[in-house]
Amino acid sequence: MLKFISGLLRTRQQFTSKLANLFRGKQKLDAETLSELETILLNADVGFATTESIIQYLTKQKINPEQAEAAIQDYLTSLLEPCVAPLVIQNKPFVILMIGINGAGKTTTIGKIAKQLQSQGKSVMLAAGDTFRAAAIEQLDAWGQRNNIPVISQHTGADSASVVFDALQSTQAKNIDVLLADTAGRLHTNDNLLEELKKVKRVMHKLDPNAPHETMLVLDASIGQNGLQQALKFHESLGVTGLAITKLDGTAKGGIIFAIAEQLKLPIRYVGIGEGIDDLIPFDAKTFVEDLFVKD
Ligand SMILES: Nc1nc2c(ncn2[C@@H]2O[C@H](COP(=O)(O)OP(=O)(O)OP(=O)(O)O)[C@@H](O)[C@H]2O)c(=O)[nH]1
Ligand SMILES: [Mg+2]
Repeated sequence: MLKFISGLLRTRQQFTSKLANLFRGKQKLDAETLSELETILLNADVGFATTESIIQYLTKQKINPEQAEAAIQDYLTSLLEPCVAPLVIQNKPFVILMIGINGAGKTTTIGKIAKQLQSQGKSVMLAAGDTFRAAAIEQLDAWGQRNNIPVISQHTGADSASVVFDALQSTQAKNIDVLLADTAGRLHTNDNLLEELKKVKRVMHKLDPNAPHETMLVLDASIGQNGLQQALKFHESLGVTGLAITKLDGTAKGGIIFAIAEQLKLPIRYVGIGEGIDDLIPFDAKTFVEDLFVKD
């Protein structure tokens, strides 16, 4: 199993290392210790509801300070476990639609997933469905050329649904295994843009009633609690089937993943821990939490 260790350094420094220090030498979990625990959890962006549930668990089970760190580790693992469901490529072509707000990491994550699939022997095609920015099309085109992955694109300002339709047609005609469709950064407040994404899904249905097989929402781990509301909007409008949580390396508030798990209850497919092509790890709860508690 791949490790998250280096990518979680900042969250470890601000979160799990502080937990270890908090319990060291204490006789019992008194009110002051619990209050400090609450602060650490909230500062790590674990969120209010999840923080309260952890504290309740510790007090109900009459956990002593010596056992507290391990008990929290177990509890956090159990929170993430329902979200473990690696992406399985079943249909051919298997269509993945990437959605998420500006800068979340959609295009980068597409590149990383494409590379992983390619190394597993799968043929891949990309659709440059972000037609808003000229740079976005060029970014994907250039990346595809470097990595020998075909990219279907049109001019800036073209209809995103039309690009994706062409790409799916081409994927089917060429008997390619996986199509990854990029889209523009979308804000949930911009109804036009959400409507456009719905249209992308509708046109896909014309060619394959089951496409997209995965609607993957890309979430930047530094979004904070407000970002969860945005994610829920995406889910309501578009029926998200999986998550990629990016930039866990860039934040000390990686505790957000527990809030994401509790509130969205969606499969976490991948975790992004860097800008490099290999910095994307298929999600596993036990390894993730173990690595979060590694002593540096
Ligand atoms: N540190 C770090 N940076 C990341 C990660 N994933 C993406 N990035 C960076 O985040 C920035 C935005 O990534 P993009 O992939 O362009 O984001 P996008 O969602 O396609 O953005 P728009 O096309 O503007 O909607 C880039 O500088 C990426 O290198 C990650 O896991 N860790
Ligand atoms: Mg992009």
